[in-house]
Amino acid sequence: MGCVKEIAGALIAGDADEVKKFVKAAVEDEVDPQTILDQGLIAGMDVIGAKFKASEIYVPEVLVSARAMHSGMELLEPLLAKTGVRARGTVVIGTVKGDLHDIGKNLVCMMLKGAGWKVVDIGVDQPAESFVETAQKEDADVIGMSALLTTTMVNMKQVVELATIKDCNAKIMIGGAPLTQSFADEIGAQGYAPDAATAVEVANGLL
Ligand code: B1M
Repeated sequence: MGCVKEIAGALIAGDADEVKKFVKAAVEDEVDPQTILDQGLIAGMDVIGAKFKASEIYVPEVLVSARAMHSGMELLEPLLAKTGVRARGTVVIGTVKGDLHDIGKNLVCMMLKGAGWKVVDIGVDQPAESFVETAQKEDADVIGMSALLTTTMVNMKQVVELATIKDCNAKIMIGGAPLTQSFADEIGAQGYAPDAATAVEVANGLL
């Protein structure tokens, strides 16, 4: 079990090689894959999320830790699939129609994956139909929309409306620099997050 704490430490330090080494050691010690995920990788990402939120670290450090998380997940994913461990929930996420900005959205994807979510990333410039149809196909718990332009954030409303028309049960979470809680309230989105760490908290709260 010693290795599990070391996994979290290496992930916080952003050291992908060390994360891989400790995950491998834990697997060889027959530590349960879910324990390695929860108490090693996710615990480490939780610390990164809290530090990012408190502005103690910035986007580059988060990306480095997210990469370290991926290196551990590569080893763990086949084992988790075998043991049938279920994801915390499924989120279908993308950038809205007309908008090509994806750096923040990708960061949100990484943080959600780090928190144990299955993330279906539909990419940028996505029409309302893509969000809703993919959410229904994936039986998603949450639809996440990102927008960076004041001219494209208005397209979010179409997704909320289409989800209602199509009886899509997924809760809707939005984010991106020009957005606010009051805009979320106005269009009927159930969640708004100003940053990637808060996006995890909001998504967890929507379950
Ligand atoms: Co553009 N751009 N851009 N741009 N760009 C901005 C957004 C802008 C503010 C620059 C400016 O004028 N000062 C401005 C928007 C003005 C406005 O509408 N208010 C702007 C403009 C005007 C444009 C173009 C129209 C420029 C032109 O062509 N004339 C054009 C539009 C293209 C299009 O989308 N159709 C354009 C193009 C581009 C590039 C392609 C060159 C590039 C994007 C590359 C890419 O993403 N792959 C780009 C960039 C990089 C920026 C800036 C410089 C940086 C954006 C960014 O990545 N920030 C930006 C100015 C700035 O912000 N300083 C700007 C870092 C990122 C981590 O933050 O995306 O806010 P952010 O994500 C945060 C939170 O918002 C939140 O969490 C993230 C992490 O904490 N969040 C979510 C985001 N999505 C979330 C979803 C959630 C929850 C939280 O739940 C689902």
